[in-house]
Amino acid sequence: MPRTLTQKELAHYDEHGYVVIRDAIPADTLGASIAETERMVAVASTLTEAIPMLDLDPSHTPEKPRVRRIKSPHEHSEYFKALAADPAILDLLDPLMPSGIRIHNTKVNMKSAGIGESIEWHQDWAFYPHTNDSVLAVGIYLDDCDEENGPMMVIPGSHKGPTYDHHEGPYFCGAMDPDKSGVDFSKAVPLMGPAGTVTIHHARLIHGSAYNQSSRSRRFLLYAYSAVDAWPLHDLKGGLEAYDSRIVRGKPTLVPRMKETPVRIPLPARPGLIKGSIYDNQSILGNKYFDALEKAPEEKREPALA
Ligand SMILES: O=C(O)CCC(=O)C(=O)O
Repeated sequence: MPRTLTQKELAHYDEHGYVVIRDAIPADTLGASIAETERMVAVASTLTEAIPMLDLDPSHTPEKPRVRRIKSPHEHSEYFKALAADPAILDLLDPLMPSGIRIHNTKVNMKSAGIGESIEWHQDWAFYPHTNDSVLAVGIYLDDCDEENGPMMVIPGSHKGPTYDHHEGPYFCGAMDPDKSGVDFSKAVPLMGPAGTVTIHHARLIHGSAYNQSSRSRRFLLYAYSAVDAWPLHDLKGGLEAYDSRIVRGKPTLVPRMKETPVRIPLPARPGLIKGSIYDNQSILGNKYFDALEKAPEEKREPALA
């Protein structure tokens, strides 16, 4: 049965900016999500270049397919569109977004065995500031996730702090310089659990993840939502009709709720940027935190479909 967040979970989210839930996703939903993910990435073995649905690792070939991300799965799959509106997810969010819930973006980050790329420290809020910060992301691990296969790590409490610079030179790069930020990354907490574990993190929370150094994949479905009355400051993504078509609970409003929050505008974009690829965006960051960890040697890498 779908459930909402308990008082304890709400208090944890409020204080730390995230919560981890183990009992929200039924086993058949998990199984169907894995099957749909596998169906969608199977096309990669016919591709020599990326398509709007799939972000490919630079080492991808049709013989050794390496998908980094399924982009906007809710736009390419009726299954993932329906899941984005499933009460198993939305009932959890009700107390956090009483004005209504709108999809902001969706993705499946495929951190494949032995190659899955790191994601540098960042705040989602730096990518999409809104008129108020009732903006968050729900993650569902599609594989068991432990310290070895690149769990998402978070800096507890950072959702109450500043919005950091995510630029390299003149361009927005979607990543923080770990030294210039002054953040104590030794405080990072890995969010882990068996397949089906759900994470909810606040858009202002600092988070990132290391390379997958294991022989197991770490696939992570992410649905980012905004409150219906939180209006994006810089990109409506497709005009009012498309914007309102992404409401999954509640009614449209033309009256944004305003809250004073620290914001920065994620512009200008680097010329030639691959749209929807955080990996490409972050590639220009000069001082990478996770580069200190070594990638697995080529011969140990598995095809990224695994
Ligand atoms: O997949 C991860 O570990 C982090 C996901 C994330 O931060 C993102 O895709 O924006």
